[in-house]
Amino acid sequence: MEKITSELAGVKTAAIAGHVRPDGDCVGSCMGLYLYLKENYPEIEADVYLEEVKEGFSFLNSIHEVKKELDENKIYDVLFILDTSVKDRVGVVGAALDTAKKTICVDHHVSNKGFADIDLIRPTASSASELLYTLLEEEKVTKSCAEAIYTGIVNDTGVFQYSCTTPQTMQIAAKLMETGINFSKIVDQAFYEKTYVQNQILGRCLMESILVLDGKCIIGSLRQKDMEFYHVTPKDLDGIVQQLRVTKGVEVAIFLYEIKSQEFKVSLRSNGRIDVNEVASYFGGGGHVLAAGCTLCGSVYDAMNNLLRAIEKQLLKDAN
Ligand SMILES: [Mn+2]
Repeated sequence: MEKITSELAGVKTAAIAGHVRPDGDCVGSCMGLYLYLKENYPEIEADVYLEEVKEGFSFLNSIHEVKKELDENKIYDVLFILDTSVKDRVGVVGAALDTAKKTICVDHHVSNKGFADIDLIRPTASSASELLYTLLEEEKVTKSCAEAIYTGIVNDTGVFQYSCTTPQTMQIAAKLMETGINFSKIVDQAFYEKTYVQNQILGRCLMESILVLDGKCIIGSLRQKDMEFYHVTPKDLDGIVQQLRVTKGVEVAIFLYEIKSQEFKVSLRSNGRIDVNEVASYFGGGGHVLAAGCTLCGSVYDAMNNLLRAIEKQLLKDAN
């Protein structure tokens, strides 16, 4: 399949969905494809499904049309799953995976082994949004579609800074710019802007972070009671691990927060020496070489110790 168009023949109904706790790339790619279909294929009845979308993306066109619950009686001709590496992470439309006549997965996670009828997995793409763009017909990408795709790319590349950014990423960004998008506003709203409490919780986490493994690893953690104190939810914690990562001398940053008593969601970021996908995969998670995540049970100290052991093993292997 070269372009998505070739899969649209005869399609009357289409569903678009991403992963649980949608991030900017997930929202951007889903909305990008939704707007593309809506604006170019009015004969197709398209639905976009996403869990709660963070406030920063409210500027995206048609975002209020996002559905949160699957209409289980509806059998879709095609279901697009974007930015999602495993079946288990398919959010609200999980059930439609079995009922849709055709499923197409568009993803860039190296850990994705494929779970759809058609799997378009390209780990060299910076983002699912970038990969999606290559599957669209350029002249059909309108300004509002471009805004969504740009939002996705900006988020997964850390505003064109992470190593996943390639010349192709920049070429696509340039083409998106040509549609007249307000790229400054997108970068601010979709990436840098924080609410007051988001800044407060970031500050708290940095203040209490600890340096271990000879200063090569930094750990930040939040307990449920901290989150309750600041009235924050998991979506307010985006960006904390990136801030930890830029600490001078650090090879790997760990950020964990308690999702329920004695259960922690872990985000890992590497500056190059450590393959955090390997670490996360060992604990049943996954992601990319430089950015990955997993979930761990036990006390916060158990979680830290287990992670540090896996990281230290790599550091030692690396030193020999
Ligand atoms: Mn992504």
